[in-house]
Amino acid sequence: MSPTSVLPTVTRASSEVLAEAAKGTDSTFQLLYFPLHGRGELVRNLLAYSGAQWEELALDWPAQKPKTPFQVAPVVYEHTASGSVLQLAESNAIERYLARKYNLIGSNIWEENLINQYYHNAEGLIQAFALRVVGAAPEARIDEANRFYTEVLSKFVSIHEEHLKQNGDNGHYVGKSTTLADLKVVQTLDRILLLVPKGGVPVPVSKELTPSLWKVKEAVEDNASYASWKKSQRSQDLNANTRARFQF
Ligand SMILES: N[C@@H](CCC(=O)N[C@@H](CS)C(=O)NCC(=O)O)C(=O)O
Repeated sequence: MSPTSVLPTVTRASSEVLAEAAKGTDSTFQLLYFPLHGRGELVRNLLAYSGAQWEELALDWPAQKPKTPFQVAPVVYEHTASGSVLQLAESNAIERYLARKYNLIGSNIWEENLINQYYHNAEGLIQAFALRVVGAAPEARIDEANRFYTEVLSKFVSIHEEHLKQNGDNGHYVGKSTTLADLKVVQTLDRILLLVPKGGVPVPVSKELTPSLWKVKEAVEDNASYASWKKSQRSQDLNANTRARFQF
């Protein structure tokens, strides 16, 4: 069945509905977002990594926009087993909700703090990349990318390699399992590796140059349902669309 563009009718988030959503990992999800990585990709990755059942709603943005909570996407609709529908908005809030639901936010307040720390540090990197490289005029892009790699990215990776070593170089930022921090950093580096201008210097991120970060990437990619999502035609199309949209 092809996906619908009709947004589901949302249920009031009563305590009964929330209690069901909080305990159940058997909800299914619909994501409303554009056919790009953007602010939708980490949501997709979290759903895939968690093995959740999810689909993307077909896009009819002019009709859908006024019905979303803030008139922007992404929006996620969670369908609980008993048929209630919760509406989730704001990418960061959606990511944290899914991370908590699927036990990817640490086992105590300190671990959650560390995860948030790494999350926001990676967010700073992707914002800098968007501003300096993606946003550069086409004729200045190679120079801007080279400057970004040497001035910003090299520093980021060397600091993060050190943090990862302090956690035992076990392929995880916090504790011994994958968390939102790992997924966020992997998604950030994947975006930078996807959008490499032709003719620039090599990106200073690889198995050889950044072995501890690479272990985090491999640990995430080792998850069968995440790996199968990344191999899917939809995921390949999103890569191609993202490159084309920003003329890489
Ligand atoms: N703070 C919001 C920002 C969402 C946002 O700006 N979404 C853009 C796409 S990345 C959008 O919906 N643009 C279409 C529009 O404004 O009509 C979030 O992180 O979810």
